[in-house]
Amino acid sequence: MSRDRIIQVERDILGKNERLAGDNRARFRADGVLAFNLVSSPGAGKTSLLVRAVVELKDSFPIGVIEGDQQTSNDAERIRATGVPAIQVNTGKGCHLDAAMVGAAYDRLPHLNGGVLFIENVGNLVCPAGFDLGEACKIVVFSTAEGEDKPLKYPDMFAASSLMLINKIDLLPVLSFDLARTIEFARRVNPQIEVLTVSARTGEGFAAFYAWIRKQSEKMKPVDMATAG
Ligand SMILES: Nc1nc2c(ncn2[C@@H]2O[C@H](COP(=O)(O)OP(=O)(O)O)[C@@H](O)[C@H]2O)c(=O)[nH]1
Ligand SMILES: [Mg+2]
Ligand SMILES: [Zn+2]
Repeated sequence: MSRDRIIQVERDILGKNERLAGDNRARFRADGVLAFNLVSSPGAGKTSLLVRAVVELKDSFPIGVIEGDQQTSNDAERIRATGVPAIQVNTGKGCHLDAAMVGAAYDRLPHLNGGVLFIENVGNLVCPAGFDLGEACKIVVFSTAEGEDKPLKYPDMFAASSLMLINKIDLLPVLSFDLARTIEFARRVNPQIEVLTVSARTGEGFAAFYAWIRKQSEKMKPVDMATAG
């Protein structure tokens, strides 16, 4: 294929994804569902974070999870073991979820009206940044074992995310991880990014994460017509 033809095919794929992401976003809005797209490199702790979060939040509002991985249904099984519905999407050779996959998986979840949909993307700090799934925002999970400079090496992902969850904070005593430097690098590529430190293992920092989720749901609520203007 010529270079021009490759560029045209990429444009077509991204254009189609944008349209389907818009459809997903409209459906989530109509259902009053707040959707988060969790991205990270493999092993940063997305599933561990979700397992803890869904256990601690599932009595407050409806929750559903869409799990993306190239192979296996291990992660969906870890979520389902908590009693929360989860749909596994296997991307095979694919290295990211797209809006069509998320739309089809959402059809298979029970109604989540007024609740939260967590989408765990394929572990990859590169192309999931370019694929809108219709989420309210992306959350990049970054662990203390990965090295401070990753926000500079993979800037698109940190630029596309609203929140950086720095996970495995329990490992700080045994690592030479410079937290302040990591935050500085992330803010260099995205001055607006919010940052929370957590440990999926101990639960440290999760209360602040839940407060952040509640703040996002307040933002989503339609303007109260009785009090507006
Ligand atoms: N020490 C520590 N280990 C963690 C933490 N979160 C996840 N892990 C471990 O990191 C590994 C990868 O976690 P997983 O949730 O599967 O990551 P994912 O690939 O991003 O979904 C597992 O061995 C987890 O037990 C944490 O906060 N602290
Ligand atoms: Mg996982
Ligand atoms: Zn990809």
